[in-house]
Amino acid sequence: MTILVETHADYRLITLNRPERLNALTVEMAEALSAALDAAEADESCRALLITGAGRAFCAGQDLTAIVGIAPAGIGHLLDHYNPLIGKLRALPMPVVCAVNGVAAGAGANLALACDIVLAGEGASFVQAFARIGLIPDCGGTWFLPRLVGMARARALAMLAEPLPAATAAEWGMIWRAVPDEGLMAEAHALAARLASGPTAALALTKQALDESAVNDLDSQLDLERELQAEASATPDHAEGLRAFLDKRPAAFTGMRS
Ligand code: T3D
Repeated sequence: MTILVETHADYRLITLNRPERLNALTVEMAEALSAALDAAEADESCRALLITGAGRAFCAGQDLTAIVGIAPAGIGHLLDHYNPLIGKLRALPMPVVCAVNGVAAGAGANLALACDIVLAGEGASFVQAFARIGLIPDCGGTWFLPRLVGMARARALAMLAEPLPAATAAEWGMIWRAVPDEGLMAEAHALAARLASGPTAALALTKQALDESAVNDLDSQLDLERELQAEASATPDHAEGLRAFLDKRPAAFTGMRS
């Protein structure tokens, strides 16, 4: 199986599972991932997702053995499978944590950057490997990179295709944190569990607001915040959060939309 899905109390762990190819992406794997995202969304008890890779790498990007000799039009066709996956990940109405357990290259790096909170082991690195094979960063790379690290660093990362160590990625604000390799999965599980006990609807609306801020001017964003806040304030979790504050106890969020 190209991916493994493990169900935990309130969240799911998805493991990219082609370790012999450093979890390089294939269309089959993208379709499996996409189906796993749909299944997570359809399951009301699933309130967060954790994504990682099997073996020593997170994901080496497109499986290059699968594209040798295919016509340029064929390469565009691959993105017909990958682009919807990136869009789905961004729009998923729950937090997505990525545990980058080793190298994340090409589309693999950008798959990680599409997640909401990225943790990486200190031995991991991020490589926009595309220029090495005469391609441009895809799977959202040209959108994520300048927003996360600024244009100067984005240009150098994309054009030089040099590996960026996890610690530098964290220092630059490209990811949330770099942690010791041996503690990565424990910390990632704890984070996923914590997010899964949060106000899921409000977190989903937060994702939406942050992504739309990339194209909105301030007035439009203020309008959007008013609209989304109205939705958040109508959720049972908002009422529970207020009650818990007044009662001086931790909130017991259910994640219910209404
Ligand atoms: O085409 C399109 O438009 C579709 C979308 C494309 C988006 C992309 O992702 S393009 C970028 C594709 N990815 C790459 O260019 C990265 C290629 N891999 C590497 O540069 C290196 O493998 C790594 C830096 C990721 C890791 O290096 P290292 O030294 O730790 O491992 P390795 O020895 O190079 O790789 C181990 C094995 O995995 C090896 O196989 P072998 O010799 O043991 O049988 C290697 O060939 C295989 N492997 C690594 N990456 C890929 C791969 N096999 C297929 N596709 C890969 N991407």
